Amino acid sequence: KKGYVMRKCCFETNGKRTPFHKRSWKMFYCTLRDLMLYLHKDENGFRKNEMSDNPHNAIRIHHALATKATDYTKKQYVFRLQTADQAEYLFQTSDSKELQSWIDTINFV
Ligand code: I3P
Repeated sequence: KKGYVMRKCCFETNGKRTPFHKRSWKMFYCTLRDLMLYLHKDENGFRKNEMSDNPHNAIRIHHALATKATDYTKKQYVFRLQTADQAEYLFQTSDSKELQSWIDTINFV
């Protein structure tokens, strides 16, 4: 699965709250492959297989859990991703169908 999403970092891999200057929403071209969620700047970066060295842009999905972020009311179509190593992210998708599709894809790979 691939597509554009907005992503916000909430907790780091040690379970510590992400510091203020790293908590803003950012757009990424997101692809799911081999139990990894890769976040590229755009489709071009995906084609060239360009990766930044930011560990938040290659997220391990194994033993991760995606759930609708019903408690997050500032934006629509948002899901929460909790990873096995205690990191937590919010992802905003484009509509309710995309929201369910990302959640199911992540949880049932
Ligand atoms: C963050 C940015 C985020 C906001 C976050 C801020 O500041 O405004 O949009 O999250 O609030 O820290 P900055 O741009 O300086 O990184 P929300 O959109 O969810 O409010 P937070 O610290 O309450 O997560």
